[in-house]
Amino acid sequence: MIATTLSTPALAQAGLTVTQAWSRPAAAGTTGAGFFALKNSGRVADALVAAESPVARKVEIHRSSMTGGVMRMSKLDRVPAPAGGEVLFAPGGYHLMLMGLTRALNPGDKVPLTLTFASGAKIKTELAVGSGQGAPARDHSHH
Ligand SMILES: [Cu+2]
Repeated sequence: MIATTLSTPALAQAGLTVTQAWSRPAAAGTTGAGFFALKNSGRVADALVAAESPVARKVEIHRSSMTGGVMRMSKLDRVPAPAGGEVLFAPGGYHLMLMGLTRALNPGDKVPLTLTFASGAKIKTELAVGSGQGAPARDHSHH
């Protein structure tokens, strides 16, 4: 594991990829979730600092953790994406919260999502809304 901690936010790098992006069904007006795998195959560390979606009033970056047997969520300002590393956004860990959904998320929907990084890089992706039971098609999602 390489732990480079360069903090030069000069150029947007090309080594960031998002795969297996998915969400769960949710009703309009409630809060949706966003999960994905974030890979940084570049040589420079970066960090996810913001996210937005046209279907949500705002998107927050959260982390769930178990503290004394209680699951807690905390809001984060950034999630490090180390050079050569992969960060998993999944139930029970890092996740996005889509606050104030402007419409319902139904199974089969594709929800546009834009991720913004400390370097200035932006990634546009889509969350595939699954049936509500974990990641859809996780073992064969290489489109
Ligand atoms: Cu949360």
